[in-house]
Amino acid sequence: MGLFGKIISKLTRTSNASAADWDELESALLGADLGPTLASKVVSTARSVKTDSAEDAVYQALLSALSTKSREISRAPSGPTVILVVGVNGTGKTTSSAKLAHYLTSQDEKVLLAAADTFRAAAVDQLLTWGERLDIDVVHGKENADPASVAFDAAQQVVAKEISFLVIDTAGRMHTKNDLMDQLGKVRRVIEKVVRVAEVLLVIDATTGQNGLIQAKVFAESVDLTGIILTKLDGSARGGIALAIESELGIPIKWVGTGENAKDFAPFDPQSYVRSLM
Ligand SMILES: Nc1nc2c(ncn2[C@@H]2O[C@H](COP(=O)(O)OP(=O)(O)O)[C@@H](O)[C@H]2O)c(=O)[nH]1
Ligand SMILES: [Mg+2]
Repeated sequence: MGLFGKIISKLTRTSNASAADWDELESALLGADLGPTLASKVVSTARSVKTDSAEDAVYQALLSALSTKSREISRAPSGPTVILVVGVNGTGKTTSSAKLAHYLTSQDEKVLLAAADTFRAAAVDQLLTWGERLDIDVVHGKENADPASVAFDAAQQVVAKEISFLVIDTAGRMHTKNDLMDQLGKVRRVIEKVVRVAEVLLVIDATTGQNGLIQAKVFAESVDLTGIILTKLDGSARGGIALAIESELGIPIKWVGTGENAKDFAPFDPQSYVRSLM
């Protein structure tokens, strides 16, 4: 992050930025993963903002590219809130499911985790290890169990035990995109025989840059996404992908992951995000 700090500090010093300065800013925005459409939109918005400070204009232009939708967790009006965590393998689904469960328990909520990525034993073990470490129960089946049956079992448990949240980790790698989407659809239908799914959160690895935007588009076409968890913002991520996703798809980023530990997880804050990007 902070890739375009240099041009920003230059703009700060000049109350009247030149065309070349704005071009330089546009290149810097491209370098930060905003993508060409958004980079040019931000520059033209910034140029039209009526303020003496170019820095302030850029800040406002970046902020206005972010979604205005609520970033609060959509809680079920009554009964348990079920959260489905989806995404491509390696993006951080299992880690984020555990972190989210931990975040909720730290707010004094009762939470159950479900290991519905049943294709690899390692994936189930990984969530079980998190569960032990965080002292959160994890519902799981045998290796290769039907993911929908694990999810169904977990849904029945949260209803019966009056647990307020169920966080379900799902598989990311299937033979084809259609298989994956069919399976997610089935998991959802089966859960909804018991309780409504309140959130479908897509996990995006910020270090994958524009590729993350492509993944988000593919998922958004097939699944009703309610929010995004943007992971690995601590790494080499240039971070602008958050803006690209929100401005193009209008899906709010609700959480960010900033490391491998349970505490490295927080609600997405647009203002501090834009400030750190700058
Ligand atoms: N640095 C960093 N690593 C992360 C973050 N989230 C997940 N990881 C790491 O990314 C790798 C893949 O995560 P995992 O949860 O297994 O991904 P999954 O395949 O989508 O379930 C693991 O090594 C995680 O520790 C994050 O926010 N920051
Ligand atoms: Mg996983």
